Amino acid sequence: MPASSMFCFQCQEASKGTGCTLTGVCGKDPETANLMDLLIYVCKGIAVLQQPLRAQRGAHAAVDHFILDALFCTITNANFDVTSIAARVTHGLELKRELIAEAAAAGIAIPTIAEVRWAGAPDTYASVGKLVGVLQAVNADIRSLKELVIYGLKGMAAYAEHAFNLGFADDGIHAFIQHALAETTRQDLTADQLVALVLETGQWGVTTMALLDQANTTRYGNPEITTVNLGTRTNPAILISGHDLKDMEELLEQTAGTGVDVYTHSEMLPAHYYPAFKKHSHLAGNYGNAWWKQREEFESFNGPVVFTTNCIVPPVENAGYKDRIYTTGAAGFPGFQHIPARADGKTKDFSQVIAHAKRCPAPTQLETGSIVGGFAHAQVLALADQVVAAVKSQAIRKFVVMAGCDGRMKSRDYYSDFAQSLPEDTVILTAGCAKYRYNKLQLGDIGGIPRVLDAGQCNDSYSLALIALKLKEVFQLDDINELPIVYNIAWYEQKAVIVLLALLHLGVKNIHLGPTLPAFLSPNVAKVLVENFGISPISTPEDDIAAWIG
Ligand code: SF4
Ligand code: SF3
Repeated sequence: MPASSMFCFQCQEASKGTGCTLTGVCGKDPETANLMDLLIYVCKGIAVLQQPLRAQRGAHAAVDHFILDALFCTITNANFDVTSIAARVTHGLELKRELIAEAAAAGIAIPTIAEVRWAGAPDTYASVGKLVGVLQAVNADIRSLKELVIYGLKGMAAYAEHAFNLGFADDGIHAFIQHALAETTRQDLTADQLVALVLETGQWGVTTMALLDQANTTRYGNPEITTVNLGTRTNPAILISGHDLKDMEELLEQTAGTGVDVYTHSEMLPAHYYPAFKKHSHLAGNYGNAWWKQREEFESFNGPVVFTTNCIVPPVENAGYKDRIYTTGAAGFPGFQHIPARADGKTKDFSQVIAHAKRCPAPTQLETGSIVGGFAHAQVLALADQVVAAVKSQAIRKFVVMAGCDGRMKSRDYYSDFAQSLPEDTVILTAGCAKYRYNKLQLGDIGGIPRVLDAGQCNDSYSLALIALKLKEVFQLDDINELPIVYNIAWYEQKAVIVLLALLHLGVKNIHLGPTLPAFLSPNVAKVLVENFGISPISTPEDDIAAWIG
């Protein structure tokens, strides 16, 4: 491959803080990166065609679902399987042909832009993919704003897909995603118009997270305070990672009574907090940490692992666990076995994984003890009197929202040090895999309220926003920013982008974002975020605590 084989700057690990150009720091190879760019390009063409068609005949279920899946599979660490990405491009081109025919039959003029017209053969995918990525937009600010929208849409699509899998959909979300994708093809949009589109993306981010919250709590009950075991039992077991609770439900049901236990990994930990899952006695505990320690943890787990979404770390060549990894949904990796989608209203079939588990020894214990979580909105609001009294008596001086992602870079030690150094009259509100930086520290409690309140997965940041809005109401404040809450958000991938945009839409200001600001923010766009929303980077735990907490 020549000097610059690809260009991607969508995550916090973008090479040199500017972008991956030879291969992804995440392990994504240039061919996969370029095909993902091509897939987004095809989605844009479909979205443009959909605009007049939607206005005329309403939604098109196959298009809605194709776009969700396509955006989702391009998020960081979800899918490294170039064959499955190429198959999605081919499927997208078929859909596009159908829409062109439909538009022609309806007397709609077919737009002449290349996103609509391109219909290359598979042997051209790699070369075309290289030409249609983010560097197509020459102006750095326009590029930055368009990508901010696209990355927000990717996170939104992931959450909408989880809700969809549980039978919850909102046509407004699909319509907005397609509208926003179509807007990014326009050459005439000004920076101000794109800023407005970024903010609207945050608005739909709130709607999407609310929908997923409704889906999760309707299906599985409201999360409640739960003690999760960190040790292991003696049965063979399956480890399930990622965010999809429908997969969790079906795996638990199919493993019941088989003698195979189920452990959660990384972002699946919050499954323990739901009443519908807690009732399964073979849901044995949580194994390991955030995503990036998986190479060691999967080796010692001994049994099969199911990835329902990101974050996959490519295994080293001689990894002993490679043949024990299964992916499903938007996740994929060459050589891993893939569990097919649900067909005709049937459940997914995990029998192959269960049979695999039975051939494996029980997990090797990595740690003992337990952690406590389940502080999503309903549970915290049930404790509202206690929390409000603690704030009024100044037993709690500040809440610190430390939601978001974890990552493997040394700079993330900041978050452990920050949590450890916080004054004892502060409470951490968390969601997402960022929590693994401090959820096993013994930070104690304040009058029975634990100092780390875990609401759940990254999408459950929505819960944290609801809690803040409730506190605003109780304390009769005009502005959410008058609350004694500090926001110290850790980001890594595109779900954190939609969480951030959602918080901005809810009026939250002065968010501290780390460990580094996104590479895709041009200096001017970063300036807009600083001036209008007070977004700022982090420095050292000592200086930040002194400045923010006092
Ligand atoms: Fe680089 Fe992140 Fe893109 Fe991977 S997802 S190629 S690490 S910027
Ligand atoms: Fe973590 Fe990948 Fe973002 Fe859902 S599992 S938060 S990084």
